[in-house]
Amino acid sequence: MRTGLRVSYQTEAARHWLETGDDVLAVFEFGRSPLESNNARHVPVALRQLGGPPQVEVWRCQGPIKSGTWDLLKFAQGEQLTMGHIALDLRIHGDMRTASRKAYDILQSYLQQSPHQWPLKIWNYIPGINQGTGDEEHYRQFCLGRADSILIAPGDHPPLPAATAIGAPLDEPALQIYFLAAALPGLDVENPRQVSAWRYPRQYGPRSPLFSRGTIFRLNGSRQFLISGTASVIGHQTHHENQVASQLSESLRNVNSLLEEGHRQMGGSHARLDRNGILKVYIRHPEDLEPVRQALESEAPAETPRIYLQGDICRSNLLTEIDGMVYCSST
Ligand code: 3EB
Repeated sequence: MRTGLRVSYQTEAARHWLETGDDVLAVFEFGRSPLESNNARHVPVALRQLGGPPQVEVWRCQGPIKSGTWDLLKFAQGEQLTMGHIALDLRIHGDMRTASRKAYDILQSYLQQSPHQWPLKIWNYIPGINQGTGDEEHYRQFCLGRADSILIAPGDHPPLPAATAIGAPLDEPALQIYFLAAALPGLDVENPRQVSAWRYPRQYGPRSPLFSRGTIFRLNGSRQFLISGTASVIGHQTHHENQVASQLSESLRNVNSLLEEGHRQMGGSHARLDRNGILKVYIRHPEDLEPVRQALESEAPAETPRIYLQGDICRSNLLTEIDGMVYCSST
């Protein structure tokens, strides 16, 4: 049996998973406001699922699992892994920059006193991510707030978690951030086809996004790869503007390049898309589901479970993005 973090998509209701497994670290329910969370392990996510029967995302790991709250953050802590989530109502917590800084301040103060101090990956769901012009855009303001909180000296090469930043509907009141953390830091992996995000030039905003392209972590002798949100970006530039299927293919090439780079750094171990991993596909326009699905079906292994979610991407000219988790094998 697989150890570490097991991620799967399931068709039973969230309640079923919250009541059954004593190894259930988190249950993500799509198309629901994060403000509706009724249990530390229950994480409603505003993004709507596209296509297929409704599914929940279930995270399982070695228990026993204890859960609680820290300031405005809810957490579930297993033997070796912690999941935490926070939702800040933007009607109460101020503008996007202020809310983002506050969320990251709480997240970091929580991590400092936790036995699992190291964030491996952070997901950020930002209402109306492309609202506002120029540097006022919600995504850029979110990046500013995150950088206000995570203090990094200019020119420093920081250890950073993997991340995904995606737009939630404009009418969703809450900025949502959730994470996976462990007792030891992950190994950061950058993609040789892409400029590291923290080195993005000024044209993308006043403060660069702070994330690594992926992290590899090891538990009980098995390794797992957390892939950051990966889009059709080469160098730092968007490719295939207005061509959703080509953007999806380019994103997959980026994922494969990242996995290859991980292999190079790990030596013997190889991360592969197989039936134990998962892919999460974000699509800006719901009508693009079919071309995206077709591109993914012809270019990624059919056995890898996947889910499609409606979400805006952080640059207006990006139409789709992928994130995922895969296991590493020793062949
Ligand atoms: C990109 O390649 C796409 O700001 O945390 C992907 C993953 C992206 C994470 C973030 C942004 C973030 O630049 C955007």
